[in-house]
Amino acid sequence: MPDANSDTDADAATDPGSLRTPIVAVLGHVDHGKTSLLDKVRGSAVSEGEAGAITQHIGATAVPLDTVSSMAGDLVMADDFDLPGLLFIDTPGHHSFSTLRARGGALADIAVLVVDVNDGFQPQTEEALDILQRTGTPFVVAANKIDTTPGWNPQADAPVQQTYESQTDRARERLDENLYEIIGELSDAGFSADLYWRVQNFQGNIGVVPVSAMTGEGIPDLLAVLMGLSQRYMKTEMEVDLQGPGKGTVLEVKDEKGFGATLDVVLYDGTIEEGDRIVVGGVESPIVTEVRALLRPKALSEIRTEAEFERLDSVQAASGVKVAAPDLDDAMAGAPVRVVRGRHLEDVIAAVEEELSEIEVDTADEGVVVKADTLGSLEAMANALREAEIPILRAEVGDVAPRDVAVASTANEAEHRVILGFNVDVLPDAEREIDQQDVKLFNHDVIYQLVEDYEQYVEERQREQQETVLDKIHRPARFRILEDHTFRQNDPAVVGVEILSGTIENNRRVAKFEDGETVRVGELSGMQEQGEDVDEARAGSRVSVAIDGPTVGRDIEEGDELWIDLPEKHAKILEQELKEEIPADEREALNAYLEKMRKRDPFWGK
Ligand SMILES: Nc1nc2c(ncn2[C@@H]2O[C@H](COP(=O)(O)OP(=O)(O)OP(=O)(O)O)[C@@H](O)[C@H]2O)c(=O)[nH]1
Ligand SMILES: [Mg+2]
Repeated sequence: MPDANSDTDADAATDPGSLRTPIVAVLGHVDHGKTSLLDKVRGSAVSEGEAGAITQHIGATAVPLDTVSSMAGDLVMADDFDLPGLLFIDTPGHHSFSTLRARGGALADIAVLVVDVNDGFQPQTEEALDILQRTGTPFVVAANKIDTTPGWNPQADAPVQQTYESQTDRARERLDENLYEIIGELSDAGFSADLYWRVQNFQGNIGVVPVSAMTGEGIPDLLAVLMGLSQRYMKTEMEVDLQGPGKGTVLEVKDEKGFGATLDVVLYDGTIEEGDRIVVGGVESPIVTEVRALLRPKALSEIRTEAEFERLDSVQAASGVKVAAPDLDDAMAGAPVRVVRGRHLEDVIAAVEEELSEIEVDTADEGVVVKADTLGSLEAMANALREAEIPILRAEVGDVAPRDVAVASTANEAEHRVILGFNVDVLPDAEREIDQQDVKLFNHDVIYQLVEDYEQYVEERQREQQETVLDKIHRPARFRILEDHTFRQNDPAVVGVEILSGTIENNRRVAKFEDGETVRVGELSGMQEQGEDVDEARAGSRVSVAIDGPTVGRDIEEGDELWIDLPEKHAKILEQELKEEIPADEREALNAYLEKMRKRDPFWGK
């Protein structure tokens, strides 16, 4: 091990050999215990006298192999491993941080999904599973808070088997119930899972490790499983040139007093040194700049000193580090960072551009415009929209600008004249354009809310459209002339009718069927229900109607069955698009009418 107090990278990531530290993302629902789990790992390391070896990185915690081994006891023998340790990235569980979770998941070699044994699966547990499935990241489930099992007899820092044996049957049963619930939920989500000691093949099966971040029970097992998984399945991926030019991902862009805009970077390959020329993905184009300082938070014991950070000359993968450099204002979270050292600048810029283009989103010829604050959130948005089958015309990082409004306004369909903004501002010019161009803007800092708002908007629009279509369309009706109800024979004929099914409306043409042929009778020119003029009448009512055209006794008779004469196009729309919207009796009238028409022409209204 290197000297922990040396000026250079003072953590586990250096050697042995040239294998880098696997990056472990810790994901899970809010309050399920992700941070506590890492605190426990850090805390135990302190009590094991390994404080100097644990480094608090930017957004990450490095645990060297020796420390893993001493915490895991018999479960991890340092000699069996040649990976240098584990680098944990904590992520927040709050629903609005889907970006950080997506980025952590994408960056990680392997992940821990933390699930509260009492709470089971929750929305962000599912979301994390989606991310892991999509990125193909292997993971284990830490079933946390086993110490809250009623009647639990805690065995501080003990391996699972040992603490399990110290419990009463009743406590063990209760825990088992909760664990099987979680295994069931994993299986519902499409993952075959079991308690980790029963898992033979970790490639096809998810291991569940019961733990307590409070008492440290099961932590040895969790570390052992993570080490074992990494060693077994990740070793070749960990063989990188640690001396080579560094490669990393921007986790966040943050303003830091005295430094201006800085990058919180997770370095997954090579080294980065003070003075290195680097290329970073920017909003408009790649940024070329020079590292002014590499910073890392001071150890907890030193935090009271004036400077919050300590400076490093050089950092080796895998590490979390803050990079201070000029011109970083336009850098994007989620973007790649590459050290140029010894390569042609153009090649490195091209590599960064290519990596950025891979993140770019599949777009369609018709669709909505998407703007997001970071690449990671753009990706997450694109995935959410793909799942909801909402097409995207253009997707970009940045605030909503007039250009976006112009693009959105060209959409053919109104439901695509829409901008979906995730965590972005709207430039004042754009605001004005939105009003003028009849473009709709949705802006939210929760992805699923944004998708939901949009879906609701589309639904409402469709309903309104159907209503206006329904307004214009002629409705079907079957009605009958009542006996002894001829009030006038012609010009117009006025008769009493009973509506058998459907809706009759004024000014509609009337037809009847004779020997299977439709015969035009005339046109409704007035209706009265109980002495009052009405425009329409529904099934079941009796009304008197004036019909222009026929003469009672010659063209129509009392007792005749009459129909509203439906235009073919209307019949087609009614049958194909509005069948669910119209009342059952109207549907009945429509079906009967179609049946009669199709006796003569089977393709009528199709
Ligand atoms: N009894 C018990 N309490 C726990 C355990 N792990 C975490 N807690 C408690 O659960 C609460 C939430 O823990 P955190 O570690 O902050 O949870 P988190 O997953 O990091 O939460 P977010 O970062 O907000 O998503 C705290 O009050 C912890 O003390 C455990 O194993 N046992
Ligand atoms: Mg936390």
